Amino acid sequence: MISASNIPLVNRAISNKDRVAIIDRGGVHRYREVINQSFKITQCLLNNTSDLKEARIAFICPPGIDYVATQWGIWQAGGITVPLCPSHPLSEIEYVINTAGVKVIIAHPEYAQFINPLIKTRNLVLIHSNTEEDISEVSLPHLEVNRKAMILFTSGTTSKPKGVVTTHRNIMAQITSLVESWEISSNDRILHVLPLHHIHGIINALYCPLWAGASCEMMSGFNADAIWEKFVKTDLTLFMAVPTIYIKLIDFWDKAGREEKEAMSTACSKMRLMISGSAPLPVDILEKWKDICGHTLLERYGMTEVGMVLSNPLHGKRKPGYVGIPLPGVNLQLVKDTGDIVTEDMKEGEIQVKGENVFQEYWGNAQSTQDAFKGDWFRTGDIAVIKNGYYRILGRDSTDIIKSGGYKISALEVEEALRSHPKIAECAIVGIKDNEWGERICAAVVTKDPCELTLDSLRIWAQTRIAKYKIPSRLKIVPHLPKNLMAKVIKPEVKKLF
Ligand code: MCA
Ligand code: AMP
Repeated sequence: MISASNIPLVNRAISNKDRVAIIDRGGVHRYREVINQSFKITQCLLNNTSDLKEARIAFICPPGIDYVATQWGIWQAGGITVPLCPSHPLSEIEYVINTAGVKVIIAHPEYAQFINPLIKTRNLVLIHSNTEEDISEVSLPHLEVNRKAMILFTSGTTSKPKGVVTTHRNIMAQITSLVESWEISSNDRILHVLPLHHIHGIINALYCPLWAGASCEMMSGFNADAIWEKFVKTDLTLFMAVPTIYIKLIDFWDKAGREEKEAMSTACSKMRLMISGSAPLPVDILEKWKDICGHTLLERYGMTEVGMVLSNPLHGKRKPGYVGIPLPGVNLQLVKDTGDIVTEDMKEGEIQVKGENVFQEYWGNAQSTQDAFKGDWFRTGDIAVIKNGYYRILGRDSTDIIKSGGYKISALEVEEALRSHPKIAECAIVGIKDNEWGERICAAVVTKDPCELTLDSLRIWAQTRIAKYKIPSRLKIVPHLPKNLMAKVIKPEVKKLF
């Protein structure tokens, strides 16, 4: 058995080697099995070199042991991990690979065929995540804590997503703050239902539990029925999700029979902690969830660039509509338009963050990195107020960023994609408030000729170009878009069209 790693998270795993780490569709995996598989990946990647020296290695794996072992294996070899989302179209994956300068992809065999066209056209090296290396004595490179570790692509105020680079120090700071605040321990067992190309699914729901020696049961894809079944049949202690997931779970519960409802509520009430984040949790949903199972959902706030920074307390009062107080180790300030720091209750300002949890840079984009900071402070673009120490998010400083189903979506990116449609002359994308999705992606479109453009045909066309959750689900054909004197589209006027 391997006795030491160069990654603190793996060293924690070694100290828990006999405990159950992951339960996936392939069965139950102890920490020792995950570690062994990670070393196979490391050995295969190092292949006579001593250090990958921050080479970007993309990987595409279903939720389960392969995902974790592959990521750990890349880290141990000194590489930067670039998690790919299996449900993204190849065009988005290609953008990620090009932008990050990826030369090697590790794929679970079930995705090898899907990724193959890219392997060929871009001349990439493909490694299978279940590589059967014989582990010999692997000599691991020495890694400083500020070694780059991961690139996650996040949409923002630019049309194309930016690669957020976090270091091992950033990741550790993000994990330890949450483990401390939410008292995650080896007694926990979490049900993991989130995508694995964003912080919520990677850091909060996967690596915090694994840091603590807990067990993580990983499901593939979202299914309300299957989640309720797990709640009922498994002794879970912890659950994390976006508001849309809670809304879908409530909907399922509402439609169930009386006995089923009782069984579901009882099972759920036994959990230790249920958390919501990534988007605002409507107060009526918080209240309904409390009626169903007695839990006051713990709402927290974070961002890809900074990890989690605000959270309602585990033990103290969880205030509905508020995202809580700064997490341990987090430096945070609210700054007015004037540049002054907000000191009074209920005066609004932008949330700015600094410290070890804050990302290092946008990959290959020095200008965006520079623009994102004011001195040492990262500017989140989220506007908030404080009342009695608790923060409340009021919104964002940009109407071009939409949150739908917990995903951040750039209106500009969707517009750019739609403009390449042969029948579209102009378009404007807006997020419209929606009970299920938080915001719904809506498209106002001017067609080239008077022609038939239906939502269905647009959605089918878009499927190979942008991720499913970015595709508009409302379409309005208009003769022209509302514009100001500078010929700029007036988004608030576009919203009124819906
Ligand atoms: C899917 N559909 C939608 C949307 N997404 N319709 C409107 N708006 C949307 N956003 C439609 C599909 O087209 C499809 O329709 C049907 O819903 C089911 O699609 P599917 O993809 O299967 O959806 P789902 O599986 O039901 O997924 C819903 C979901 C998912 C589970 C809520 O969106 C999800 O996993 N969200 C979590 C995202 C997340 O982890 N965000 C964290 C990033 P049809 O059937 O007609 O085709 S933020 C982060 O990391 C920061 C740091 C933070 O604070 O956490
Ligand atoms: P992402 O860039 O995908 O990491 O999304 C981060 C953004 O999600 C933040 O900048 C916020 O706008 C939003 N967000 C995350 N958690 C919450 C929350 N609890 N309430 C409101 N907005 C949130």
